[in-house]
Amino acid sequence: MKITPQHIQDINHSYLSDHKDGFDFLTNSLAARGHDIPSILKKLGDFQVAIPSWALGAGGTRFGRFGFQGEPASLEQKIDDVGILHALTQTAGAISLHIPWDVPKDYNAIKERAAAHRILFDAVNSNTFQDQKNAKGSYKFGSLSNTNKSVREQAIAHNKEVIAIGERLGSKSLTVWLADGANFPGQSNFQTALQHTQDSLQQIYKALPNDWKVFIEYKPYEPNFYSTVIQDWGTSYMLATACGEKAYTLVDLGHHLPNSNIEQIVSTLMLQGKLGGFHFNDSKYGDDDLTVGSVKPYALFLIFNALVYGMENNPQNPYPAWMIDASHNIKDPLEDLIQSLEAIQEAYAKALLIDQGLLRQAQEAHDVTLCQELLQDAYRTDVRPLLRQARLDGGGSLHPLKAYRELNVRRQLIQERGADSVATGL
Ligand SMILES: [Mn+2]
Repeated sequence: MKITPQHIQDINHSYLSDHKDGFDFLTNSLAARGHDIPSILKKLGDFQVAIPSWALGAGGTRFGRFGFQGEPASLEQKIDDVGILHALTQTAGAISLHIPWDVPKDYNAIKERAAAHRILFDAVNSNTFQDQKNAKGSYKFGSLSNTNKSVREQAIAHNKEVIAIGERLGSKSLTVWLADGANFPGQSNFQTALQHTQDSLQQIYKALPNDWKVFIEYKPYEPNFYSTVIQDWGTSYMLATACGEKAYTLVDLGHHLPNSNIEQIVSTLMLQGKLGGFHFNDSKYGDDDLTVGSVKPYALFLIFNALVYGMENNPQNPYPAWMIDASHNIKDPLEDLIQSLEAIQEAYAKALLIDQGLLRQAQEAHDVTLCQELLQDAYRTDVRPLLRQARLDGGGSLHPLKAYRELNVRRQLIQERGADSVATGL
């Protein structure tokens, strides 16, 4: 199914007058305080978040998986689903593929399909956390860090193959996330594992085209529960630095121990010019991969404050690659992703409202109360009319979730794909 501009216009029609009242009220008050509304709308319109191919179907836990009907069963259908999200939200202009789950059969057909939805190919993701069919070596005891050289070589070769596939699609980056680590004390020599990982990453780096980047993701635990080889941002930063200027750290919000100050990590990496990629999700305890903004929206806003500051003040840092890395266990994945995209845009818009000049003055005057007021004044502003206007300007929906339901998207997908269609994913 494809959502047409006419579908969207028809549904927007009934909400237009309400929207106009809300938008005028908000923007009059913001403009009176010196905010540049067209510039904010442009930034919101330009902010595009990649959707990972594995988030379009039901996720699951190690206890089980409850499927959704009408899941995308092929790469073509995954691209169509991102097309639906992008048509409604105008925020999901890219897809992030996972190899080997998404190896195209017909590259031209896949590229044409993505172009028809105005979808770009974002970072390609390698997979050395599962054994592949007919593979000689096993990743049970690690991939790039494995003590067995032939397993490391197999994992390096896989990453090179992922780069080659990405090149044919027009991707410009590779994301490496390793499950490598140890489940028990004494199982692994930390120094040897790290050294092997660095050597392996350097070999992958050599295969990286000049206009590509490699993002090194970190995670403190899971699936290994005693240690992870790339456990934190410092380890990732060190490995990226050892590889070279095209290597960057990737921050995934769920890949931190509870109460980590992620906004400070973001600030440090951007100051060093090493924040390359960013994965959005939310969590209560660990890598819960819940809907963005569903549990800790204020923390997300504070992270966006650091991101906005970095984007405006750190020319040494490239524009980060944004992606949602979530898992949908009980909600319709497309509805969940619409909610995540809204939460991301909302936090971004609020961060754009922080008066950075006044904040700097208050910081220098040690006026702690005013510092907090300036942040919370922005946070407490209902920015949703700005988001709606940005979507409207791009041809999107004023209310993506309502439109998704009014258009009976899931029912149509079930009719097209069948009730028992299953997506590959996490
Ligand atoms: Mn991630």
